[in-house]
Amino acid sequence: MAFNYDKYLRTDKMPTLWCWGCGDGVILKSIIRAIDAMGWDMDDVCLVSGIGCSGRMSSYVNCNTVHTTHGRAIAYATGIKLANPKKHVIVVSGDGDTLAIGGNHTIHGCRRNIDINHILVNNFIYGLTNSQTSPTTPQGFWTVTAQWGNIDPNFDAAKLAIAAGASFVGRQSIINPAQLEKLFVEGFKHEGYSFFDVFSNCHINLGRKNKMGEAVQAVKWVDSRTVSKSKFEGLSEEERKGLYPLGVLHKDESRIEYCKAYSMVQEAAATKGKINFEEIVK
Ligand SMILES: Cc1ncc(C[n+]2csc(CCOP(=O)(O)OP(=O)(O)O)c2C)c(N)n1
Repeated sequence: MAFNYDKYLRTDKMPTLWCWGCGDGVILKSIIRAIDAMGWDMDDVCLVSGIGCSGRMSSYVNCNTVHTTHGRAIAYATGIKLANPKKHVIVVSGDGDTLAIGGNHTIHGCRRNIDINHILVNNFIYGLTNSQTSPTTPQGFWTVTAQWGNIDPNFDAAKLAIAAGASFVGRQSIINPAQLEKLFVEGFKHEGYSFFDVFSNCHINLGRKNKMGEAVQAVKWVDSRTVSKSKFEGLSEEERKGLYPLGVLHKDESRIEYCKAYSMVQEAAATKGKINFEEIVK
């Protein structure tokens, strides 16, 4: 039987505002399919987004949604999750939103290991505002804020999330929608901070301005930067340059989830008791 997308979409908001050929549509589809695979009731899901093209995601998914301020999606999501630990919280945020203005919130969300599913829509540029350099824009690329080419080194967002303490970190590309859905399902099942670095294309504000051609060429360019984790592991340091591994990159089930730790604070405060730190310090 054909998948019923309409069940999960605000069909009255269609068509989307995204450019034709944008990877955001693929990510929307994979999120919906992963929610369906989890068997989650849409009343129990809250999708929080920042500002940007990717921030539009919250307009289209028919669950509880909050379209927040630029770089602050994790702060909102943290409050929502702490107040409603049983709800499933998904954050969708761009590379500017997650790594530049919101970088601080990202690292502290990872550090706390709160059960949030953070989907980074990594299109390597500020899309909505027409091509400013983001922390993942490749060096040498033209942007409106680097008109002689970008000299800034890039973040590897997945490495950053691992170093900051996220307990599930994976990467996929919009070229593999089925694998993307699978990665989301695995991360959604994980209790703790799940960070997904999703490589996507912006053929208009990155591609066209860097003379890449049409959407298909931009997608091929995204694909050319990735390899499977197993293949990556077999490459030399030299061969790895400019390549990013796909798959589950990190999973640690030993750490306590933040809402659980916080419930111990509530319990201790209510009973004038003490927190058992042996359950928290791992
Ligand atoms: C506080 C604040 N600063 C700047 C802006 C302008 N602004 C809106 S979206 C955006 C960048 C979006 O880029 P990214 O997060 O990479 O998302 P994309 O549009 O590529 O999905 C900026 C700078 C804003 N809305 N609020």
